Amino acid sequence: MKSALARTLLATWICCALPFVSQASGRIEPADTGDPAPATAPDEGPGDVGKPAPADGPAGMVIVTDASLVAQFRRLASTHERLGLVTRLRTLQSIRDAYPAGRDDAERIRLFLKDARANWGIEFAFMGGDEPLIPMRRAYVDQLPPVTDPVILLPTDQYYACLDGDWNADGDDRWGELPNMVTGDPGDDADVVPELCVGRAPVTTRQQAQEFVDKTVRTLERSMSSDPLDVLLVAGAALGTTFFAPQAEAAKALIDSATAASIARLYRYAASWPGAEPLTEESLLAGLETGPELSILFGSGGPGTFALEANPPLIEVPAEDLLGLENRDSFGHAVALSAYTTQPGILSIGAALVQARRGGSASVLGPTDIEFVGVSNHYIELYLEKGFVEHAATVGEAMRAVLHEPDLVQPFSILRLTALGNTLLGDPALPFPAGTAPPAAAFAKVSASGPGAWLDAGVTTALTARRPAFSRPDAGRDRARASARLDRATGSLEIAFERPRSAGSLLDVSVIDLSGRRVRQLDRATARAGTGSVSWDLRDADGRRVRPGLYFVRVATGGDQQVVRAVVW
Ligand SMILES: [Ca+2]
Ligand SMILES: [Ca+2]
Ligand SMILES: [Ca+2]
Repeated sequence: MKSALARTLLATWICCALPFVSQASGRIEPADTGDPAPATAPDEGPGDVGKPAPADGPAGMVIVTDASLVAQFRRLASTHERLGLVTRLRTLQSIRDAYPAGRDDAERIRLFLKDARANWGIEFAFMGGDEPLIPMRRAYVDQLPPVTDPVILLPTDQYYACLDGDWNADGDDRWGELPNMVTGDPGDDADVVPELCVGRAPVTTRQQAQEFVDKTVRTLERSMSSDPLDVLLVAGAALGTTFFAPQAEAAKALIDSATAASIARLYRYAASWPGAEPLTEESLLAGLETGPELSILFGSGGPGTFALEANPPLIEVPAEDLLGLENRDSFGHAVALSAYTTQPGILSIGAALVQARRGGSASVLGPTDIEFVGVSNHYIELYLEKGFVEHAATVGEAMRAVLHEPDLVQPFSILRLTALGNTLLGDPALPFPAGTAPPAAAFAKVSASGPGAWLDAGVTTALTARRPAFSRPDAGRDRARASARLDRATGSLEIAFERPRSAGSLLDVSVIDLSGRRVRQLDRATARAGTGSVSWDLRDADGRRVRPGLYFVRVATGGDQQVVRAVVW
């Protein structure tokens, strides 16, 4: 039996030999940010019992947790609620009661999520607990290249994100199988294109849950910074060369083109890369200790380790060493290519960063098992594009958008390892750390994708009226519509909107900043069908001109919303 690290190394090698050709990604519309109700009208909602029903009213997120952690996660739900995202909490215990026909607990949770999507309209699902409290599905991945074990039981939370189809259609004991021409196994009908944005808290005790919720709440409440985005890029070595540095350099180029960023680079064999500093355990910990808003770790790894040097003699950083980070003021997001970053049920690298009491990261995206470097690097490229170029508002939406890229959802096992294995540890509704778009880049990017953009002296406003990216069960009903234009005479943004026929629901037109905080409420009334308009003078609730940056003007009526993006400088 090969060691886990050896498996990673071998996979690394085969991807060198067979480089994955990345394709230019098509532009897609970002997804809705959820179905927030006005922040001033807290959701009463149903209790922790029964199945979701339309009469409960809409919700944007559900938290599924264990009865032992309810008090901690209820606090997180209240914070989201206060910031405008209606969030409901269910325990696995009540889901078991409501869905006795499920074949196991994971299927019961998925049945609940399907109902919550259909009847409440949720966009986000958050698993409030690691295994063994909240199970993760194992996908049966076979037909792998001979360098790996022939079959991998891949831990995947995408089972909870992809709600179509039957993940065990042939009724055996293997979930998410592809058809196998050799054995004649018909396979299952596993949907791998997500409807939901799913994250997971890597916690099992009340103490861990309390610390996790504290960190997440601080991150959600953090106000937007106008400073350059602090980024840490890490590139380990393999096969006796820098190996991962070109991928880190590509990430640097993308971030630099999209925002004002202060980027620290730690590379093995740094001398070959001007401006990069040598990567050692000490420099890695010191780099993380500065509290980067975004850390990207390229390198090999094993369960609970990150390898700085993956060829003998191995140099590995154990997850335990990350628990002691003390970058108290950091609420960053980390992305890792390294294998086993988010393996459930152990202290993985990702779990350690999220669990670190006085530092680390608020959220980590990475794989649960072995990785093929070329494919996973493509995943990271796409993920960064979704956030920096296409302005996905949250980490969960950026991740969901990646999995709508056709070249990642092909029915091949090495692609599925990456598409299904990448897992978000942390709250999926945390803002994507995209910094502030510089004027030139923002104008070019947004005007290329949106229906209109205007440039005026000192104020540029660009917008895209967002529509739901994915089909929903209620797609046929009327939806709110919004559009905007800049009034050149007054320098104000004029927002015109059409309210759906669901008369009687509350109308809320608000300006939201990147951190999810409401900057200004422009209109609030009991909505009746028809058209309306409101103007925004680019000032906050205290009458001050807003800082330069990206803002969202949200027109919400009941469970429906449209968002207009405005870049102000
Ligand atoms: Ca099966
Ligand atoms: Ca089968
Ligand atoms: Ca789907």
